Amino acid sequence: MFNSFSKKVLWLFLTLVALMSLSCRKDEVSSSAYTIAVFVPGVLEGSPTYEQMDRGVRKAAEEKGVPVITVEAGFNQGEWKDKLSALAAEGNYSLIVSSNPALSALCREVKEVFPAQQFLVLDGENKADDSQAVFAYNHKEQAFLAGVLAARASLSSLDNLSGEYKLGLIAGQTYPDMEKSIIPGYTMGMKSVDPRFELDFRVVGNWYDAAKASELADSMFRSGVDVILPIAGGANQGVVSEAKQKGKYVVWFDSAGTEQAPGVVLGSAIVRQEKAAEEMVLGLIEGTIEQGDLRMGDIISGYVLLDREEEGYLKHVPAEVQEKINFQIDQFLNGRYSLD
Ligand code: RBF
Repeated sequence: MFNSFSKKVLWLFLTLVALMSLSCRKDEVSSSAYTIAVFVPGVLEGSPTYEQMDRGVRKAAEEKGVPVITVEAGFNQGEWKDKLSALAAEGNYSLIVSSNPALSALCREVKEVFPAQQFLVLDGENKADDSQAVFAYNHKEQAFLAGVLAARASLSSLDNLSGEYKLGLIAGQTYPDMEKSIIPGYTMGMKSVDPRFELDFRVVGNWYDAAKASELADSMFRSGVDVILPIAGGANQGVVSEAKQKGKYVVWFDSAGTEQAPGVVLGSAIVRQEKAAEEMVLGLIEGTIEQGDLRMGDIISGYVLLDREEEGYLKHVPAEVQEKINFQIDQFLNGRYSLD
């Protein structure tokens, strides 16, 4: 009798253990079934928006226990579509995440061949598109902030200013967003400070050649440009070193950049891409964000801002410039100022 009772207890115990292990396995399967590939159209190092993307995706993935791989597609843009197709063809990744406005069109094309593949494009084209989830930034506002800071710095009490009302922008390449949003926003920003400001715009021709960017910066600083905004990935370093040598100035884009040369890199007009990446990936895993969803980041929503907490900015940008910038940003935040 005792024997048969303990047999029953043992049987119950074993059944419970078996059930528990089954349900554990089920859990493991459901979290490890979701996998993410980060597709970097270029290289991570030196590209602020790509570094932020990778960090944000990895944060979300860690939170959910989801594996991530990162693939660097390199600088040959002619190869990007084949490499993206190859990744989708593997069929191993629930979600492919990438970043830059050119990727929206590529993901659309690849989705036609692999309709089950999910895509998230950060810093993507600012339009709704069934083939992907998109987070797009208001780069016009972002560049406007950079233009205001560059112009105010160039009229300030900083050393070694030319008084020529010339500001620079060095881009890796030209692309629609550069022409339609960034150049107009930067120009509006500087002219809102004083209409005499003129833009000197140059193009490196790629996103890595720091020596070429340095040559361009040299010629611009010699012609009376006081401040340059580099948007050229790894090539940005050439602009910083040239500004350091000549006692001139740089305004940074996309991520906080003053730390690399305080007093030379004066401030940063940034996007909260790490936060956007984390939120979008969590939403896609949880099913609250779907293919076809478009989110916009701008000054009002807090995804586009001038980083006023950077030590290099607080310490080296003259107080009267900071005050005027604070006033202008308040106007934006109160809805009293808009670029449209
Ligand atoms: N930004 C980088 O920092 N590094 C790059 O390698 C890079 N490659 C780009 C390639 C293309 C085709 C386009 C359209 C943009 C690229 N950008 C790159 C720009 C970047 O994605 C973003 O638009 C700008 O940094 C402005 O936020």
